[in-house]
Amino acid sequence: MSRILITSALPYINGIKHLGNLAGSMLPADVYARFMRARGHEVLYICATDEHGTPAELAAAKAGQDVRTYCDEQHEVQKNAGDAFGLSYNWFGRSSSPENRALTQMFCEALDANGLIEERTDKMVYSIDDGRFLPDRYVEGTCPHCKFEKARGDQCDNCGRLLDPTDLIDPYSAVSGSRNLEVRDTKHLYLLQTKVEPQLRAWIESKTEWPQLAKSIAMKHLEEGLIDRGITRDLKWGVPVTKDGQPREGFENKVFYVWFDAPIEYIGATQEYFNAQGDADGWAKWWRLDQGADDVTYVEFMGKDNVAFHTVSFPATIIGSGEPWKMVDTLKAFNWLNWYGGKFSTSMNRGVFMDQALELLPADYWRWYLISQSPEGSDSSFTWEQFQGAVNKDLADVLGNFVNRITKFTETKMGGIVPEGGEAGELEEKLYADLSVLLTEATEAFEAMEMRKAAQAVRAIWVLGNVYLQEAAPWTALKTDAVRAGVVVRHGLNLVRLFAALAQPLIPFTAEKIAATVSTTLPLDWPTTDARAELSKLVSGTLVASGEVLFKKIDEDMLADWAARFGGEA
Ligand code: B3M
Ligand code: ZN
Repeated sequence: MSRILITSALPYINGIKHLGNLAGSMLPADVYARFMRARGHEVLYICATDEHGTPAELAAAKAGQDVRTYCDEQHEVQKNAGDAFGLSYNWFGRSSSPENRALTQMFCEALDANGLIEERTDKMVYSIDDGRFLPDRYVEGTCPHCKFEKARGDQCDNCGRLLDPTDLIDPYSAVSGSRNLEVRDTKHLYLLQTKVEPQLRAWIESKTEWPQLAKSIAMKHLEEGLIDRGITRDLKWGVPVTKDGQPREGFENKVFYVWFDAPIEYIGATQEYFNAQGDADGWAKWWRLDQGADDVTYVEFMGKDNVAFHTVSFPATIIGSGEPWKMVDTLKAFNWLNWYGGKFSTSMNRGVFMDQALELLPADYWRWYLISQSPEGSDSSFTWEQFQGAVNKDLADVLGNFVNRITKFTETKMGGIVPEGGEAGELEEKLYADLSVLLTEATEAFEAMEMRKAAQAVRAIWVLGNVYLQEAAPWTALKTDAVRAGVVVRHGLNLVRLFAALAQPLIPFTAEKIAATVSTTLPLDWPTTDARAELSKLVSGTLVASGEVLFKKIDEDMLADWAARFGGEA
């Protein structure tokens, strides 16, 4: 048994997330966490809302709320949406917590003590019409590298480079659109990343086993060369800047940059979790190498736009602190899930958001689709037709139908119990052999966090079950050979149990219902690759009850209705 720390990128506080956000970090992290728990490992899955920064201030202003109240409410909204989707966080924290505040200040002071913080007078964009400095992404303009015209001040969405707002050509305020901008002097703290570059490079280069997308993005940013980065901003909402525990002189009206404190909240949220249990020191065995964290495996999940912050900025903070913090072992990154080839957009009525999705269909329908179409190798696109196919074929026809058919047959023809055993025949021997191969495939894919492959292998096992049942035809055998029929039904019911075990990480709500049909409760251990043993777990006499239909199909009218409401063609 190992200890596995899992984090997914912290969803930003300014409104509920769309299905693309879910598919690109939180959902695969949950699938992996559930898989690892079923494998018997001790998993700590941490997430939180990312609450600081200008977007939160502006969203609160738009909602007519003070920013703290706004964040309180939106945190609950996101927490409830995550729960409804079955995201099995051990803790869903808040980057505005006192724990994160203290840690963030501590990190900066440690960096300062190591000579890695410098006060510099910056030229920052000030919007005269908005009456404020415009940080980062609230200045837009043309990217100096690729000439993309809607680059944000922190990063160009076209070429992916990290930018400074003053790099932009022909900038304008994203708050008001005003071009009435001027550059003013303001003092900021800089983290001297250039000084830790050699250690950072050695660390990244040692990560040979990282999944390819994360590794290539990390290397690209290294090759571009590191720069010293401003880690404070002219804002009110955020973590105050301190020195020796006191407000830092000249920084009374400034706070840390949201991307400085957000990743620290992975640690902060862990402290929140243990504090809530009255175990004030419990967090340290997950994060401090000098307190037992050296045997933790730490895996991060995120969209590709977040990789630079997790492979350069956050590691620079940790390395620069000079303290023995646990750093990420494996970083799994995702491309975009688009909406019909374009971006999700609330304002343009394109795409489904987490709360809306659950008004249409239960969580597992979405979970299955999003994982089986996971944007791993490249960007992928949501389409209603594909969604319909995934639900009607994979879930209803292949999985749902199998479970329903064999359990119904048991109820009506076998007295509603798992029948006595009997000699396995040729078909069963073949089933064991094929199943062992697929179980190995599925397990390896989950281990490697290859979500599409994992879903495919699980689906292939469902198909295998259907093929077996079709060939072994217990309904025919029953007419001439009751013992033989019993053998087949017994195997069919054991497949039901196995399907429940395999479904746990992917479609946990349905897994529970499937298990219940054969009087079994979750959690089930992850299956071994010994198919013969896996298919002989149910004891004779176990009660079988077919229960409700597991999945209802999506018809053309539903599709047309949804396409009209959320965009896309049907
Ligand atoms: N909140 C994602 C974003 O808003 C960002 C992730 C933080 S992870 C520490 O783009
Ligand atoms: Zn660019």
